[in-house]
Amino acid sequence: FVTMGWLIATRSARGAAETDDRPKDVVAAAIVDGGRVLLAQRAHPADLAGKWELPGGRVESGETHAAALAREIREELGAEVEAGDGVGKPVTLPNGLVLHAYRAHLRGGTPVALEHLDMQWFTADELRRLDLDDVVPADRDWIPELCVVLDEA
Ligand code: 523
Repeated sequence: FVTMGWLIATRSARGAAETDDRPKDVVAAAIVDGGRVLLAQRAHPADLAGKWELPGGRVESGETHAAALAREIREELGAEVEAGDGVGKPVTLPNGLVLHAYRAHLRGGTPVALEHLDMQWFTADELRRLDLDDVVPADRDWIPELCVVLDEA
């Protein structure tokens, strides 16, 4: 019975993983305007809720990173962006997803937090003063690079 339970548990776990054949890539947008970068506060899941992130989401099958970035920002912030250079290094999450941050240039509309708890424009000094506990873990590594981008802006 123990073996049977193990077999069933293993099979269903594997089944669930196999049905998720979406790409492992996640894109995140560093929208810079007037010397500030836009961070958004996640609404979910519980362990990330209330933490700041570069807005974005998963790349869909057959979609370029640039197209995914534009779609996610349209869905989440109601604005049009064009993807630019990469920011920092890709970050691999424990679950295998790989996060890629890109500069994103505003081409239309004004960002509004449609799916996040809140959004805020941060200067480099404000980023440096952010408590890292209030930042989504994967995004913490990008802060120094974002400060460089803002200092150059
Ligand atoms: N992150 C993350 N930082 C960050 C983003 C945009 C995403 O750590 N700046 C993580 C959080 C999730 C995974 O990447 O573990 C997917 O991001 P999510 O939930 O924003 O993307 P969605 O909405 O496309 O994901 P699904 O609900 O799974 O479709």
